[in-house]
Amino acid sequence: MSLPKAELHLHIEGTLEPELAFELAARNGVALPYADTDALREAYRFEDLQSFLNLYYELMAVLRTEQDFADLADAYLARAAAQGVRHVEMFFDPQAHLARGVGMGTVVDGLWRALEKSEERHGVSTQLIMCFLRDESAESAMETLEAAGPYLDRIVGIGLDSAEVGHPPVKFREVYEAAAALGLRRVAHAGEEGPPAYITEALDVLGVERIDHGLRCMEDEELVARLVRDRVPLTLCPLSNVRLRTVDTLAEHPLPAMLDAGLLCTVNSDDPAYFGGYAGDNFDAVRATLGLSEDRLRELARNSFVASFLEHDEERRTR
Ligand code: ES4
Ligand code: ZN
Repeated sequence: MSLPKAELHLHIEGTLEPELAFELAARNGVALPYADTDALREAYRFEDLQSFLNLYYELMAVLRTEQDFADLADAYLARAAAQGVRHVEMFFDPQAHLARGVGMGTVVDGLWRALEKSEERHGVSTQLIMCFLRDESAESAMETLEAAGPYLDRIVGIGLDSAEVGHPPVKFREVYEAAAALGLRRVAHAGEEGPPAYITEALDVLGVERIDHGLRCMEDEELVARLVRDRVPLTLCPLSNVRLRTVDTLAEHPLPAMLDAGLLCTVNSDDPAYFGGYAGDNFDAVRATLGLSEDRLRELARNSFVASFLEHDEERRTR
């Protein structure tokens, strides 16, 4: 039986399964450089974050219309619901679409078609988090925030993703300040491939409320103490870490040590179509491989709601 849980680290573009990619390619007359879904799946062998991102951005070419985004999100929500997800805070990457001539309205209105029916259809509540690509310029991020102006009533917050190393959080200080002034919640990927100092900087300079991944905090004892004291949630993605070789094997994943240290950990899927599983699959994998107790698994599920932007997180807010 799958535990009720919230998914807090999910890139909607990373839910594009090969079958849907080919269906959308045919619908939109887009040629994919793969013979079939098997050949495409063969390409899902990654060396690191960048090798994954190359394919992730390439396949986005099939997403052209509002209906494409609606179909993508609805397919994800159905799968997530089947694995016990009751609430999702969904990342999307507008710059990757704007660069291909697909407008902000197409993306947000398209996703919204699926999100507005999600509670009724799937029993899953939803929020949208707009991410900036950290390997693009700070000016581009600011322009993207401006382009999102008409849609801000449907966007709960901002995030920061894509290639981490060499693109420290401080690069985005101004856009995070502008987003905070607009009342947007703030999160950022940090400490996935980048150093623990990027986690500290995301907290101090960007004012983020959650750290996406944050795995490498374990290299800095003082940082761990701070994250524990301030109950800063970490949105971990164990299968992603294995596929992108952030950890060598799932058995060596630091999740048990992180829980023992008192960190507020959550388990999420990141890019489930590419990394071998949705939220429930990630829970099943850590249960099977890391030998977590039933109490620990319940703690992880409960943490996902505590760490969410739903309105019942008093436990964390009263710190
Ligand atoms: C991502 Cl796993 C990961 N890391 C950073 N950026 C991303 N965008 C989509 N998946
Ligand atoms: Zn991610």
